[in-house]
Amino acid sequence: MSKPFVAIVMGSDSDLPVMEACFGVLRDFGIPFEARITSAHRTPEVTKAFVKDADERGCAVFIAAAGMAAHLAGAVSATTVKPVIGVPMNASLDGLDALLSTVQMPAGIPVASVAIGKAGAKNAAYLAAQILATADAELGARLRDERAANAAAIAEKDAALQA
Ligand code: RP5
Repeated sequence: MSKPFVAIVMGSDSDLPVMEACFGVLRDFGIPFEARITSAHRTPEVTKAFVKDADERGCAVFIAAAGMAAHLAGAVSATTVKPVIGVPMNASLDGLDALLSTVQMPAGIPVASVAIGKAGAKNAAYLAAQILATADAELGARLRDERAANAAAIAEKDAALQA
């Protein structure tokens, strides 16, 4: 059986520099992923066909990043019952338009929205990893190890401040 993968869609290549942060976290954890530039508005048929195909090929989690009237994550969620994580991009209005467009989904078609921008892009990858870890104990252990390392790094900085 092939390893479950994460499918990432972005509304524009202008989202790519921020979404590289998401790719980096997934690579660090050795999680396979596919990334596509496809838009809910500009290429709706391509978006739908990709989501259906990825779903059938074993995609476990979808990540959708978009800015402005950010309907991409919602359009993905309308096409699959796999978990969908939305990443609002700051393309206008400080990203608040994208945040609201991503998070304000009608009941029954959920999108798990993360923060605007790079922190959200990273957290989308961590959240996808945590979802995959529900069926992958080794991945779960690596997520816990990273949290312990982060806590140790903060404790070290605090100790240096107190010295
Ligand atoms: C959205 O519109 C994209 O996700 C992007 O964040 C924003 C602007 O797109 P471009 O005009 O830069 O292609 O669909």
